[in-house]
Amino acid sequence: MGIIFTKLWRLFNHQEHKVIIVGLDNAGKTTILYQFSMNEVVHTSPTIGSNVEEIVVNNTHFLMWDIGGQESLRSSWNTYYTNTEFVIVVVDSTDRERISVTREELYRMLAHEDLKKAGLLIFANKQDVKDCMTVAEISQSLQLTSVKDHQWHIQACCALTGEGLCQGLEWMMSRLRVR
Ligand SMILES: Nc1nc2c(ncn2[C@@H]2O[C@H](COP(=O)(O)OP(=O)(O)OP(=O)(O)O)[C@@H](O)[C@H]2O)c(=O)[nH]1
Ligand SMILES: [Mg+2]
Repeated sequence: MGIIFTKLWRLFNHQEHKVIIVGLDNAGKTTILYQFSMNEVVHTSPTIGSNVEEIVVNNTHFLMWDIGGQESLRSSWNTYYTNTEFVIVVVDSTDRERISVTREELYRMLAHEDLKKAGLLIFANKQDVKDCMTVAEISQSLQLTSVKDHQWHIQACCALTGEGLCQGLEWMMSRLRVR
């Protein structure tokens, strides 16, 4: 009985949770992915297609897909949606001009059948840059309080230093625990 329990426990704990990282080009998605997987800042170039890494936190396995955000690539984001448990939307907090574009992409995504049950984590990235948008400004621009059918959380961060990234992961872990 004990052995079966242990095996089941391991199986359960090694279940992989699929995460997609989306957002406009230059938001910092790839930088965040490699902060998660290598704990360092890598030199990036615009992502064409996607990068994928397995991130293990306290025995919880996340398979994270970082998807290119250029305009021509956004129409294929939906090919990654199947079985996604969390959507991480990365916002460049310095990019006031395009926050409305992020909002449109966000609501298009949330309406997709395959993401009906997905949790939503928004990273307000590049908080190290002076005069960037605050979490409150971004929440308001994205009208997050009107998101009722998905669990969501917004987290300030700086991918260059890693500040705020762990808190985002902790929120995802907390959502898994209440299931
Ligand atoms: N100042 C600052 N720069 C950042 C931060 N995060 C990322 N960057 C820079 O922003 C630029 C774009 O970062 P990427 O991670 O390549 O952006 P991306 O979202 O993957 O872009 P695409 O692949 O084109 O969709 C790079 O020059 C990063 O070094 C941050 O927190 N602060
Ligand atoms: Mg990229």
